[in-house]
Amino acid sequence: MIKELLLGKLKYLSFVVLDIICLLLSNYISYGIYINFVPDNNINYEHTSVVIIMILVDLMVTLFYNSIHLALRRRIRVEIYKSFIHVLLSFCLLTVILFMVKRGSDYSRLIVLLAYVFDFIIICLMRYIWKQSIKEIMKKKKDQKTALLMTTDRFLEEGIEELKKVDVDVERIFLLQGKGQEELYNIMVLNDLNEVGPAICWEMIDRVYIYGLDHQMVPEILKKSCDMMKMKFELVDFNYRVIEIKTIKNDDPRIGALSFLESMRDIPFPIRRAYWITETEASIKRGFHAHKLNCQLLYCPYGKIDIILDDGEKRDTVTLDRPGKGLILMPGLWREMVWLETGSVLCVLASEFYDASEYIRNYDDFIAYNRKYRKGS
Ligand code: T46
Repeated sequence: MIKELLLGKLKYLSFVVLDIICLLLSNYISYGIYINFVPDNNINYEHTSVVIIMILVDLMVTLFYNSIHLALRRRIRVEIYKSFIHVLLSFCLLTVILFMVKRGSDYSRLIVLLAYVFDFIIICLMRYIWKQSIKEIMKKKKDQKTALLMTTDRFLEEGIEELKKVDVDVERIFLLQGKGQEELYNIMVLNDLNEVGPAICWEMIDRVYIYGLDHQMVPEILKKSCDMMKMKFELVDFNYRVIEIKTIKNDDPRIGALSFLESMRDIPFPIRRAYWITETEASIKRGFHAHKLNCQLLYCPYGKIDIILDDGEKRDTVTLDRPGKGLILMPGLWREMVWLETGSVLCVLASEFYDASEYIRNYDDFIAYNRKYRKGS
């Protein structure tokens, strides 16, 4: 709860305070203009109580409409649009309340209307200035601030190494994992993709590198907030990874070995399905398809199987020949399996429930599909 607040609403408290200052300022201006034209009236007391209701209404709209979400980074047109809706909602709500409590004479209503017009202009201006000031304060020596978003700590070092190869020095790391953990090795753990926007927004990150995430899923959710924040993201994702499955061997070899895997810890996806292929004869080929969504872990607890992988540009072969060898396959990868020994068993842990429509079974369709989705932005 506290973390959620820190990540989201609490960090934008300065914007809420700024909103109230703008509201008071615009009221002050409109009141000043009004009494200049109509000097002989006694609306001071009445208007003060209306201003108090206005502030309460403003806070309510901020809370429910959440007009300050990603306020630190969003584009100017989004800012203007959000501010306009905020002011409009506040005005409508206030009118209803004043009507219900039978408060406010004609002239104070006029001041209120004028105040909201000024509020809209001042709010856009002040938010822009405030944003720029925070940017200046938080700016580091470097022009670009980069972050790495990971799904599992298992590939952390690998991800950083991968980025070093292309000369990228990561300043901030976010780990995207399921509920339960708050922090891991001082790395911020985010519970779902919706938390990524506010986190990178507050940290004033300019570019996010994403490693170990399903590349179909990322653009959908992140693209929207990244676009809103004028922020770039790049997938330095892998298509497949050979992993060592944790195995405990007994001192007495006759007792055997125990291998185990934990969802979201050892593999970067939750497990929704498990299946295994048995009774297959040597030299038989299976597969010849790719997945649009499904992430999988393949292992062969008995026998020997070749997995031929094709990303549309090159082909690789991984031989699964012992229970401790695992192969993580991300979506968008064409696969063919060749049985090298009769009776070899292929076990699969999958991130999705079975859905025949997320298979691509035609190679040309696969090439076309991959071309479309390969790049995130
Ligand atoms: C993959 C490789 C490694 C189901 O009804 N439910 C299931 O969960 C699965 C996996 C399959 N099926 C049905 C669909 C077909 O009528 O079982 C039949 C055989 O499936 P398929 O021809 O796709 O089998 P493989 O060996 O070519 O591929 C399987 C997986 O389907 C696939 O996801 O990556 O193993």
